Amino acid sequence: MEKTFLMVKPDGVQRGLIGEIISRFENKGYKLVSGKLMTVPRELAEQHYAEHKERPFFGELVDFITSGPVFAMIWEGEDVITTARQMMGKTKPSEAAPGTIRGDFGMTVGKNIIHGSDSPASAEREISLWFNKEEQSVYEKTIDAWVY
Ligand code: RTP
Ligand code: MG
Repeated sequence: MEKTFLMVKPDGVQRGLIGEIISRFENKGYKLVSGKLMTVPRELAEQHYAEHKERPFFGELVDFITSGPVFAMIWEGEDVITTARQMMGKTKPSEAAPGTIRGDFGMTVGKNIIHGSDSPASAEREISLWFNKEEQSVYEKTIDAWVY
């Protein structure tokens, strides 16, 4: 089954949206594999957003992600990488559809509430960057027989 890395960014944590965001993925039918509240070391933030190293907003992005605790998670389920991105909505909240997380709660591109892996390769890279194997739970959810 597919896994993805999702993170409630510092603005989402400060605004009390961790529970709301977890509920959306639980209600959809996905399985939570890992979750932790943590303040992000600068080096980890730089590695996480390495693809944006040359972009003019890179410094601001790293400052923001390290500015307060984030809630890092791994979620599992069929097509979870693509579907989670749809549930998050477009990067710019002004383009994100109502009903998506960024559409419902975000106001600016810099403070857009949530991160999600954008491809299978990113998901694999980000999961191993943020979590070790011991932090990843392997378990059955009996409701899965009614989800799939
Ligand atoms: P994320 O990686 O955080 O899940 O967001 P994303 O895939 O939707 O967007 P991405 O292109 O990967 O950009 C990463 C984050 O950088 C910030 N950004 N700021 N000032 C700007 O023009 C600008 N563009 C992007 C956003 O916070 C975006 O989520
Ligand atoms: Mg991205």
